[in-house]
Amino acid sequence: MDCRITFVAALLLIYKAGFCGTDGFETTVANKNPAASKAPEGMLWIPGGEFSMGAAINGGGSCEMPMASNDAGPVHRVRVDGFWMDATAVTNEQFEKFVKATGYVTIAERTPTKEEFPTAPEENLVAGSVVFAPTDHEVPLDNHYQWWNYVPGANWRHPLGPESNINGKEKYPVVQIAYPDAQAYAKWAEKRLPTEAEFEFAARGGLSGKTYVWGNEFRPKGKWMANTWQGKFPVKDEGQDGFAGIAPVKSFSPNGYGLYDMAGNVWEWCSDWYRPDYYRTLADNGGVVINPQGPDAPLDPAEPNEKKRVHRGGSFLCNDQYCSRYIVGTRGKGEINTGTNHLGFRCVKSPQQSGSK
Ligand SMILES: [Ca+2]
Ligand SMILES: [Cu+2]
Repeated sequence: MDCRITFVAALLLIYKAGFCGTDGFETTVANKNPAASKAPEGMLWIPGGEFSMGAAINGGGSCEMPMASNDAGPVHRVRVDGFWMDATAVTNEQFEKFVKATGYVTIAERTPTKEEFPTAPEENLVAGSVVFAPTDHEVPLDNHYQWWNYVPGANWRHPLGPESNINGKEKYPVVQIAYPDAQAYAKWAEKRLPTEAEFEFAARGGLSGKTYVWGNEFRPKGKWMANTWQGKFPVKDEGQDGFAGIAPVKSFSPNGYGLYDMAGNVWEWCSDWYRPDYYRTLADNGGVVINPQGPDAPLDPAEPNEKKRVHRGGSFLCNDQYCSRYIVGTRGKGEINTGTNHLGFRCVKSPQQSGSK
């Protein structure tokens, strides 16, 4: 073999290793039009444009997602219009303002009914929410009920249960938020929740097909770029990134659009219904998908009776042993009336949406 060819082959190998999971990605082409008006407070202009959406999975090394279905593929071409987006997840302080103004009571604070949760045991029909609890020994990672518990009295003011509180945590993302709670806040704020495509376009920060929202290296120059989990999951979060558990917003560097925590810290609600085959359907139809809104109805074959919407971004619990959902383009999902202590949200706003609160 010609040594030049060997050299090129070696280069290709290096390329492959450095850009794992970029199969099918093409260049992001952001719109050139600037924002029509001044940014609403706390929001940033995301220009929109055309990009390759999704994640190439079942790769090797850090691209491996052991618990993933292949719901994040195939990578397909999408175009979204420009919009405003909250620079951070909605904080406890912001959510409290909304509750004070409206008297809103979140789902976790209401006593659930048999109609809403037909599969729940009777003793669970008390107000509360789902809380992560580390296990006291290593467990096989095939059953998440080992580390998730329904805790009576858990809600946004008491994220880990009645004994916990949010005193001094004004700048932390609000959690224990069900989808209708997030929607109610958005409506009050004269905003809305992002579509999954808007979330991903924004998360990519103008980059094309990178593994993470900041680039292809998990820790560039050793720097932690997102709040994730270190240590044996789900036994002990070593917190080497500075935070065991949730972190205040803006604790890590923003992405290319100035958005904070678009990976890690807390999962965030998107407005799309969840179906694992949605990207396959779009890709099979071909062409560029314009402003996708998600499938018409939800279906998670793993739990077909639950209505789920998309979660994006991953959380402080994400790690390479289990889910690696801080990889941009990967997807999460959740039953719409269920909050957890690693799930929050942020809002977006279209230029044509009225009001500027
Ligand atoms: Ca952490
Ligand atoms: Cu995760």
